[in-house]
Amino acid sequence: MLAEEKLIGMLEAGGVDFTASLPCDRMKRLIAMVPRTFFHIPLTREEEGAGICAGAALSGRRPAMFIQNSGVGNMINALLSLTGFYELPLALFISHRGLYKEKIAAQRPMGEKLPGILRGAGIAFTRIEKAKDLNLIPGRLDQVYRKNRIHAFLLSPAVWEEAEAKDNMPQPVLTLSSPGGNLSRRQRVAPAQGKIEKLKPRLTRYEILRAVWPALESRAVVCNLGFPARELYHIGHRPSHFYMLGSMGMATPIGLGIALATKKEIVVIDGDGALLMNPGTMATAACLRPGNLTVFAVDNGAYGSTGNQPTLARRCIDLEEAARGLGFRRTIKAAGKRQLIRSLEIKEGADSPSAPSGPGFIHALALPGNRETPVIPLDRLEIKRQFMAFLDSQTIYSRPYC
Ligand SMILES: Cc1ncc(C[n+]2csc(CCOP(=O)(O)OP(=O)(O)O)c2C)c(N)n1
Repeated sequence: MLAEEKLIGMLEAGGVDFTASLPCDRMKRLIAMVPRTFFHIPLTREEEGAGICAGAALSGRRPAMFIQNSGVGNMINALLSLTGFYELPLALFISHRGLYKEKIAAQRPMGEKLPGILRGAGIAFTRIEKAKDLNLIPGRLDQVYRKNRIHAFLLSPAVWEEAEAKDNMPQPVLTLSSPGGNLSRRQRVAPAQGKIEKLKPRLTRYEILRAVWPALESRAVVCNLGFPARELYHIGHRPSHFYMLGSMGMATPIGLGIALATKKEIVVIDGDGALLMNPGTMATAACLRPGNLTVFAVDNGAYGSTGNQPTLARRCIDLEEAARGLGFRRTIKAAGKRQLIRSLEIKEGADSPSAPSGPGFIHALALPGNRETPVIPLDRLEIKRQFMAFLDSQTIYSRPYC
C-alpha cells in the first residue's frame, strides 16, 4: 500500500470528518486524494483554514489540514489566539520543505526554523521522516480529538517517494463539498471593455509570458513564485526582473511598494492563487492609486506550480470583477496574443485625460499547465543587486493619493 493510502486509512479510522488544504508540490498526491475521501475545503490562505477548522470544531467536527510549512507562518497567530486559546482540536499535516532533497533555496529558512517556531509556540509536533513513521500518527491523532489539542505532523518529502517513483498521480478535483458555480465566468463580457465579447483562455502561462515579454522591456517586473518566475527567466532574463522565490502572495505588495517609492513603470506578474491569498492588497493599491502600477494577473484557475489543483478562480471568482469591486478602475480582460500585448500598451490617461486613472489590472485568462523549466540559477542576492541597479531611483513618487 502506498504511504498516501495508508495515511488516508489512518485518518478515516481516527474519525477525521472535515478537511481543508492549500497545496504543496511535494505532497500533491495526498492532497489530490483527500477531497475524494473527506468533506474538503480548498483554501485561499492557510490562516483562513485555521478559522474554518475552528468553526467546524465548534460544531463538533474533527478537522485536519494539509499544507506546506510556509503556510504555518501565515497562521501562527490564529493557531495561538484562536485554536489553542479556545482549546479546539486541529490535526496539521505539514509538508516539511527546505531539508530533504530541496532544490528551492527560499524554502530553507522556514523549513529549518519550523521545529523551533512550533516549540516556541508550544505546539506539539511529530516528525515523520519515512513511510514507516506514519505508524506514529494514530495514537497522537486520537489525543488531538480527545484532549482538544493542536498537533503538527511534519511530513518529509521522503515519505512520498515510493508513489512518486510509480508516477501514478491522481487528477486534482474540485469536489462537491467545494463551492460550486459553473465555468461560464470565463465567457462573461469584460465589463471595462463595454463590448460584447466572449473570452476563453487560449494560451498557457508560458505562451502568454513569451507573447508579452517584448512589451515588458524598460519596465520593472515583479514575478510570482514557482513556475511563473522560472518560465519568465528562461524566456529571457533581464536585470529589470525581480523573481520571487518564496513568500506567496507578496508579488503585488512588492510591486505596490516600488510604484509608491519610484517613478518607474512596474508590472506585477501575479497568479490567481497568489492574489486570492492576499486580496486586501488590491484594495490598498486601488485606494493609493499609483498610475505606474499594472497587475498582470495570469489566471489559469489553478495552483499551477504545485500540481494544478483548482483555485476558486476556476469556477466562482472573476478576478477582474474582484479587482473592480476593490476599487480598480482601469481593468481589462484578455486571452488572445494580440489582446494581451495591447493590454500592456494602455497606460494611465493614454486615451484621454478623462480616462480612468490609478493602477491597471489585466486579467489574463490562461490554460493550466507549466513548461518544464529548471529552477532559476541566479543567487537571491544577485537577483536583488541587479534589480536595485535597474531601479536606481531615489525619487519619491509625488502624486497626491486618496
Ligand atoms: C504560504 C504558502 N503556501 C503554499 C505555498 C506553495 N505554493 C507555491 S506556488 C503555489 C501556487 C501558486 O499559484 P498561482 O499564484 O495561481 O500561480 P500559478 O503557479 O498557477 O501560475 C503554491 C500553493 C507557498 N509557497 N506558500
